[in-house]
Amino acid sequence: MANRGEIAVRVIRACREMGLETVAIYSEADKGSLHVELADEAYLVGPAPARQSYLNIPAIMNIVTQSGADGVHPGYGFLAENAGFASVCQLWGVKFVGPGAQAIERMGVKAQAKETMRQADVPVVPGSDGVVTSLSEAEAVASRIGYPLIVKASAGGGGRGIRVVQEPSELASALERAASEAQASFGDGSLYIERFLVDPRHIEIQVIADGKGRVAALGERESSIQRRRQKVLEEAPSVAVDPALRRRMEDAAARAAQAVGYESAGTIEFLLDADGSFYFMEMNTRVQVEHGVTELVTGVDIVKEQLRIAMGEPLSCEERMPLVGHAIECRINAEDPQKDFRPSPGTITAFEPPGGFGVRVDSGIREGNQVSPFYDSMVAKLMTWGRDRPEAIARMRRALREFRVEGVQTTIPIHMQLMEDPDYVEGKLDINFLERRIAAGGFPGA
Ligand code: MV4
Repeated sequence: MANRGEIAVRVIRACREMGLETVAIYSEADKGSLHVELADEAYLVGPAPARQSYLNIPAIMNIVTQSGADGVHPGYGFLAENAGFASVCQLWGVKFVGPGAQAIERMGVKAQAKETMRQADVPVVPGSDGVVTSLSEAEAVASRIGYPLIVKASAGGGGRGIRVVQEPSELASALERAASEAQASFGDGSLYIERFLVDPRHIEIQVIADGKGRVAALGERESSIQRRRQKVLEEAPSVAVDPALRRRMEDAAARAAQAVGYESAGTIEFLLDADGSFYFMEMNTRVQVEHGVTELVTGVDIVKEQLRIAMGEPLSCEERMPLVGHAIECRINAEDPQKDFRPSPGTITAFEPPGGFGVRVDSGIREGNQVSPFYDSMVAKLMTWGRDRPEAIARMRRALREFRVEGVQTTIPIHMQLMEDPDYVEGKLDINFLERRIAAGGFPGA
């Protein structure tokens, strides 16, 4: 397990249930952590900084050799979407639990990914055909698709290197600034242009492919509640998706996975416009933080499916699964909402998660652990399931009230406010939902 925290615990638990022996790696900052204790073997991989530990490919491969591991699960973050790491595992004769390096590579270059999708009949946002190489070409695209439009870095993704252009007079300068920013951030200044969708929803489809032609599409997740491109809360299914739209999005996502010869778990991210049309945004070639809400409404253990596929076994779920009930995930981060969500590292002096029917807490920390400034600030994922969305919300309110974390500030108060927000309760969400509230002072101190 080439990762740490809650996802390391999650994968080790799945392995144990399947009778697979587990090897953990840990940095000096993670000595006493839960995933180290749960694994059959654990190896120190290096000092706390990620570059010297969880991103240190030579050190990780040494542990693979020493331990005799025959598979490596990358989790998410760190090396999960690093094609080089996937290639090194292949060279080493060790199974990378995820897609092949080629799929990671192809989906990592956003303009190329979009072109691949267009050829697979996956709806894409109208815009340039690949990257634009001159102002006149950009102006020709702009006159075809109209304003507002968005300029994106081909090597970008995750919200970096994008610029919205409201009118023709802004186009030239926006292109220049976006190109130099992309060059600085990604070493590649190439840009592409799309029509800008105003206040869409962010809807993503979970897929699992066996690499031999079968692709399961497991419904959608609503991931619109986010701040500065970091997801805060996710749910499955989306109130904006009816069975017909779901089937169209699932079929598009399955075609996308087929088009890249995908293997293992992946997520196709779409933008859903108010008129019900949806467009490919990005494909994530990893298991995602929010995979648990899909598990709760389908009953499919996504990590176990990944491990089965890695061992050459067939998918154990149907290609389309009925969704039962409604699930919500609140990311509990050690951040201070009173101080612009700045990380709030420190020692966890009390950690008492909620329980009861329909409550799931995935976390990698315990009382006495340090929330380290070296890694991301997520300490737990609190999920609730209900027979319908109102019950899932009521259960989440109750669970948030029970959740006791002391020693650090957390985002629990934000989630409590969200669960009481009339628009949230009515399901009126879009990608600017949270930032509108923060801008309007909705979250004092945020
Ligand atoms: C868009 C968009 C509106 N129209 N593309 C954000 C980063 C990258 N994933 C693409 N993103 C967007 N692309 C068009 N044509 C709005 C966003 C966007 C966004 C998308 C999903 C979730 C949150 C977001 C926050 C800001 C912008």
